[in-house]
Amino acid sequence: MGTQLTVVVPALNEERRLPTTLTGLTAALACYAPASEIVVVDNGSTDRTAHVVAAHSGGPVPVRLMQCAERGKGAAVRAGILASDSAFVGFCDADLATGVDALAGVLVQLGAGVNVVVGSRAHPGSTVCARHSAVRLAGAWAFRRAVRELVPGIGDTQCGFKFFDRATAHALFQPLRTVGFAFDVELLARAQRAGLVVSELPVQWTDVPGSSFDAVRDGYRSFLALLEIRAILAAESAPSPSVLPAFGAVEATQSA
Ligand SMILES: Nc1nc2c(ncn2[C@@H]2O[C@H](COP(=O)(O)OP(=O)(O)OP(=O)(O)O)[C@@H](O)[C@H]2O)c(=O)[nH]1
Ligand SMILES: [Mg+2]
Repeated sequence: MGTQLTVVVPALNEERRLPTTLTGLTAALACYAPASEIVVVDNGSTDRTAHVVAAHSGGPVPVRLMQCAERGKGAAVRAGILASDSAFVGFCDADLATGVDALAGVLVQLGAGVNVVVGSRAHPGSTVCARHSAVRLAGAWAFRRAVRELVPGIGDTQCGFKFFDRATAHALFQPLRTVGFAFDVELLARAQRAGLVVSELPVQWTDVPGSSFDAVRDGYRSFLALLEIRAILAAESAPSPSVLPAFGAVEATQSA
């Protein structure tokens, strides 16, 4: 039997958080989806991230390491997803802030034909245990407001836990241009524009110390990324010059 599910874990200098994550994730996958694999995608970590992956490679679920030349969480997730040919693919963070039990719901929803399953801290059935700073909370609030127009109706775009059927994943990740933390917004906007079935899933989310997200630096970059995403999608949906009527044709239509 081929691999049913690939879980991509983007990781940059995660030697401390990754061991617990790989232990928990392999145990959960062995239970919920035995024909699965974990692909850790690194961007040249300078710590023992690669050793941690090697130490878990002999467990109940294959774990392998992939290098991605392009920096950024979005670029790493994209590389891992596009390299997979499993029936279902998705990603979760190296801190495993989202409880692995949500995988059961993921498999039910994908099996029922949902194209994009979005772990969501905004779901009424979710529990969230967070210890974010006031700056981070204010930034997250402003970001959610700014995102509303791009992805209406989705309560949480940034939870690092999303899963797709293979065709959907390839259609969404192939054209993806956002390489940093805001890549999820571009993905979801593309999914909505394509009329795909997107479903938010309740999660148990617990903040794990050691985040690489800098509220000021990455927050600023994420807001800039929203402007870029808006411009990219607008340019893609604008009619190409070849389908616009020639100037003379417009004149002819108007004078008719
Ligand atoms: N490969 C790769 N992974 C990255 C990069 N930046 C972040 N990540 C990974 O992306 C995941 C999410 O990063 P976190 O540091 O937990 O940040 P976050 O989940 O957005 O923020 P918190 O809510 O504070 O945890 C982790 O698995 C990181 O290792 C990057 O440049 N390359
Ligand atoms: Mg995190």
